[in-house]
Amino acid sequence: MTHALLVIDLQNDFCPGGALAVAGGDEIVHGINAAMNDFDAVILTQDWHPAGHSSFASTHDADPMSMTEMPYGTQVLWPDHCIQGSVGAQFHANLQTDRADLIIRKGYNPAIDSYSAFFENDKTTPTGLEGYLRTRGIDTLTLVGLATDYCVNYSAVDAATSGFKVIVRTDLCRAINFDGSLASATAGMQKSGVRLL
Ligand code: VGL
Ligand code: ZN
Repeated sequence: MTHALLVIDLQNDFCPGGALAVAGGDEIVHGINAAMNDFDAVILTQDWHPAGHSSFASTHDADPMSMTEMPYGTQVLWPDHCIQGSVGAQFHANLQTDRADLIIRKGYNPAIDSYSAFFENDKTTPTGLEGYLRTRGIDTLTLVGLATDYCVNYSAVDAATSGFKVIVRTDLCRAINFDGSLASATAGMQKSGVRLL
């Protein structure tokens, strides 16, 4: 077994004070740093949107957290967040990024959001992470980070569907929990064979 820790989107904009703050998002940083030593590989993801991204409410003159239909399905319209090169897109200052073998960026396609570290929200455009993991012989993943109900959830389900053994450390995740999203994410992950710890 080769086991990687996948740290999802531990960036300033998802922490208190950020543009899309997740309650308690900063509380998990210390525990994640400590966990890094227990794995064969550490991989970080970074939400990385161009200004004017199609997932931003401002791009559509819509209210943040309203819904819209995209060619690939229903999409939440978010406040502007994680804009390429901004302070909000940087990792939390206390996250130990030196331990990372790989940093994978996602959401750079202006027309398609990407919650998952594996596929964009069209569910077909790959990020390349699966190939990286396979060529390194990584077969088991533990996921931590932000947000439980969006990027952690989508990444965990895609990983399980792609054939990896997947564990989510819920104590090292925090959720947005918008409109019942945490309950449906939890049910979806369990159905896909993700182990929630
Ligand atoms: C995320 C909403 C928009 C996340 C990213 O990291 O969970 N959520 N972009
Ligand atoms: Zn985003």
